[in-house]
Amino acid sequence: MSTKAYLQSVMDGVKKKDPAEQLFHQAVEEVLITLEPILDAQPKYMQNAIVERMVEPERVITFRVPWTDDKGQIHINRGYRVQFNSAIGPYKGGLRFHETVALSTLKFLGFEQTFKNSLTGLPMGGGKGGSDFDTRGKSEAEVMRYCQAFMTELYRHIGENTDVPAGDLGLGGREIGYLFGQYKKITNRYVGVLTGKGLEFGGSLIRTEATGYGVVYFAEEMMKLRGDSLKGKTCIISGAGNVGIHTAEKLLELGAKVVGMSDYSGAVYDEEGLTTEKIAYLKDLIFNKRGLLTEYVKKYTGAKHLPGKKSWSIPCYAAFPTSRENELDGNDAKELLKNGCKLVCEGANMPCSPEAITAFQQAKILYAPGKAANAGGVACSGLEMTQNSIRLSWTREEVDAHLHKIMQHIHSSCVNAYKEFGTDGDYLLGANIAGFKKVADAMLAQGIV
Ligand code: 2IT
Repeated sequence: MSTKAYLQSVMDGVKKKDPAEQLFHQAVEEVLITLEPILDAQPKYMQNAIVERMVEPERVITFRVPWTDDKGQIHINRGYRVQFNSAIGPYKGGLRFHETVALSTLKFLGFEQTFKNSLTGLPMGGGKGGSDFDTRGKSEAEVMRYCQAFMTELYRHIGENTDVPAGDLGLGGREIGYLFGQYKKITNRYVGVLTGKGLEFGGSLIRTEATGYGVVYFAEEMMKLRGDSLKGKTCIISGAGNVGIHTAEKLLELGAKVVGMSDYSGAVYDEEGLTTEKIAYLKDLIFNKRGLLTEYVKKYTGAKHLPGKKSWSIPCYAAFPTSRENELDGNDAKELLKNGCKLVCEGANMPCSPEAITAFQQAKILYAPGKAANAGGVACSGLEMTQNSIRLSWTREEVDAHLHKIMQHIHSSCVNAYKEFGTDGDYLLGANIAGFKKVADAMLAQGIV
């Protein structure tokens, strides 16, 4: 069987086993289409069924989460933890709280996480979890009770050397605090079993900023390799959450001009560009007041609000999707390209659809997949685990220096892999192959387990 036919048969097998899991299929396909050259070069991977093993999670846990709202009404939600791959370290990856969360979502994220964590160079396996629960519209007490109910089952499956969850969409520092409190209460152990903790109880400086900062460090490396920089370049961002805002902040620091952001109210086009003052305002609006971008245009009247729109119609040199999966489709890609976009760097997980990626590749613009470009978040989680283990807290400067180095290392791993196995500038192939190799070699060394 040719390698191509073999990869197709693995893909067919995945679809046949779980026909409804489309997001998972998409994530697997995005990796498999790039693996042919390394499988040809190293027959041992096919002979040992490494790819078949990698697409099957080691363990999937689903559980009932019963809780009571403020009126005394009982609700039942579903909790999950997908322990995808532990070849190179304990399972590591976030928890997503969102009404759309289903097993397919978490399998796609856990699969991606395995490659991403491998790329960081830190000893972390891949996992993901969460629940079909939305904190929006819930009271503070309801959110706390939900987190406690969720942890009352999850605690038996995790541990500082087994599986270390963190936050993801809909689950931030507030929820991590409640989850940590409940874990400690049940187990009577004070350990680094979660990351993204508050600074008072074992959290790391820079963890909040890390994903966004890392995305920009990665984009800057892509520019640097081509004798250029982000300085003076016009940029747009989708999303205005933790990743989006810190992407904007770091872009500004490097001298780029950020003219667009978005949230679920629509997009904001601020032609004059964000300033440090505007970012401080946005942080307060979004993190403290949980407000929307509609407020921004009331304060900064030079900016336009584009209701219900995403950022992709705003002309730019570089685009940073930081919101969620498939937020940038084939048509959006065409619009970006038409307006002269030259670089797309993913801050979210799988935000570009397969059609969008193909369009970027055909136009030969720079495209960085999330598993490489947004790995700064989980990398900083790894640094939080290190600090917890040695019972020390590093300074901002120390953590930021580590983060910057890790992003440079990920970038050069991608470049080395595309030079050896692909074509110049193919960061998707580079990230997939570099991430794959470390996990595959560890699996080979550990035998059929
Ligand atoms: O998608 C991601 O990399 C995360 N949500 C962060 C995971 C982590 O363990 O910090």
